Amino acid sequence: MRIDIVTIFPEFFGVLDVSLLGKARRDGVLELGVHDLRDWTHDRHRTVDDTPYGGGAGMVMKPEPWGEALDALLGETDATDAVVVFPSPAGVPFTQSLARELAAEPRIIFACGRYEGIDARVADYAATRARVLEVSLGDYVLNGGEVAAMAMIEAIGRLVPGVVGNPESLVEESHESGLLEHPSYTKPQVWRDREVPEVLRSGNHALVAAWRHEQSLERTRRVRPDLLPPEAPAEAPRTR
Ligand code: 6GU
Repeated sequence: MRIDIVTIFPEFFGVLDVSLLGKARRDGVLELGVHDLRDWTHDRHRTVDDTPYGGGAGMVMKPEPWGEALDALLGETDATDAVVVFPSPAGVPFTQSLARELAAEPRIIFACGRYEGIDARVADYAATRARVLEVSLGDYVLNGGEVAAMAMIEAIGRLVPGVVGNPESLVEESHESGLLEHPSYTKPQVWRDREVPEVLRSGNHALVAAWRHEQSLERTRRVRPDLLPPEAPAEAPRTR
């Protein structure tokens, strides 16, 4: 998979050199290109923003550098072979299932906006050259798309075959089953008066699995009831 990032802060993405994704990059499993949007400006001040039509606070990113950046990165790419992601608090929610879909793409371009966003014609134009997704991390506001893109790249990247050493470890995680993950323990058996649950030391795999499932359910009910399917009615609806 190849991922390109367009940003006015390429230095944000230095962290992609470390940890699992850094290794995947060095191993050639993941190709990552970070590009400075200002490289596609032509004025002395390398201007990327301007005042909004219609008035209001803040600045809007100008369309011209974005158009040139997308043309340069997409080149002769077939429109069906690339996805352009615009991180935005106004986008569709980023979920594990969207991460899984994106992990199967050959090419993703992250267009990181700052200020009050990017001139709306850019996403419209991008949609003539690629699939376009505006994606949000959640219901809060960040200063720009960079940190959001990084989170998405980590979530997507680790699902690309060969990035995570043991694919088994991807299966039993929060959100993969639709439930939150059960608690985990390691040695020592007693730490600061707290004992590891007995069942985990029983050696009975079926009991362990049942306990973990119950813990997942309990935790999900307590902190994320919205993840559970709607409760079955206590009684079958009466018919007349
Ligand atoms: Cl994707 N971008 C920005 N700027 N803010 C956000 C976000 C994205 N997701 C949540 N807040």
